[in-house]
Amino acid sequence: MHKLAIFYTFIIISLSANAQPVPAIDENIPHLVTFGKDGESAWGDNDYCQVIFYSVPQDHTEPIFIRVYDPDTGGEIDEQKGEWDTRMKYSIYGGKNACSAKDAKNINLSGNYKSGTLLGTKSFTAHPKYDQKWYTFGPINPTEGEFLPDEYGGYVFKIIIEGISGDDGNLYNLSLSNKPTENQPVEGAFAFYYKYKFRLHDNANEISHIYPFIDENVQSVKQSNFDWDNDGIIRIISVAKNGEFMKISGDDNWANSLHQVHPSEKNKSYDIQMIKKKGADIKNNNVVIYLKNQYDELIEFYSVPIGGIPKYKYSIGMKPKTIHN
Ligand SMILES: [Ca+2]
Ligand SMILES: [Ca+2]
Ligand SMILES: [Ca+2]
Ligand SMILES: [Ca+2]
Repeated sequence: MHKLAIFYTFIIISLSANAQPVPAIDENIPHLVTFGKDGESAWGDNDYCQVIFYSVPQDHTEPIFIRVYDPDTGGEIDEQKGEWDTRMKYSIYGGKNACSAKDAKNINLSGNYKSGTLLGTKSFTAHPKYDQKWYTFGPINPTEGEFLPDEYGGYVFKIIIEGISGDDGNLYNLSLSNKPTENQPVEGAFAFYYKYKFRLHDNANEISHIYPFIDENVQSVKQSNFDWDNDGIIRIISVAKNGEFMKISGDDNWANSLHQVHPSEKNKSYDIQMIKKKGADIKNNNVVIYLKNQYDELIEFYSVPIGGIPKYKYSIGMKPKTIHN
């Protein structure tokens, strides 16, 4: 019942269009990033693959479309290294085990993470036809997703984006839509993800966000981030945390820190804010982040903060504490 109760709250707030694009509007992140498999990790991608899930409400009966902005790796937006020689493959999975298989949520891409039924796939190199344009997968029948009504309120689809050759950086955006030619939100649908790779803004005045959900079983959060290039700070805002710092990585390395969960933070979202370093002029900064709970399980980020964007309450606040290890 606990998860269902969350989703009643969630569906109410996600009626807006904000939940459909990835990166989401509330996240204020310009693009997702995936490099070709021969890319250098120092450019900001540790494993050349990204996995994003979408959930479509069980009462939605019309076909859906999954759309990709700038699916090519070339021309504008993307990050060139030598010649444009990168091939990027996008695959959509549904059916049994697409989401529920243990390996589907494994950050190390081990085992059968391509679980479920392959519903569509296409690969792209550099091509003006797809540069700064949308490519549309579908129509897809919502019931082709994996039916997980208790956990996610409906049918779940998995999108795997892999850099199968080359060394350039692919920047792109995803959106779920009711229409093949424009982004028209599917009411009540939302995206979620466990390990997130993206590009920070070049403008140091922009603040990006991610919104993990802290369920009632989470007692502590261990965050890991990669190749942040010491670009400013990452901090947590919640009902009990007024900007608790997360340890930040440098060039081509990981950093992690452990954060205790206060009882008042359970069944709410964290607002993890990424604030760039002023005056440092760090451009093209690609980064990776994920969170785990005390059981070493990944914590979900949602495209819309469940329960709304949290605000610090002075009556609850704990003394800020960061444990580095
Ligand atoms: Ca290249
Ligand atoms: Ca492009
Ligand atoms: Ca691209
Ligand atoms: Ca970086």
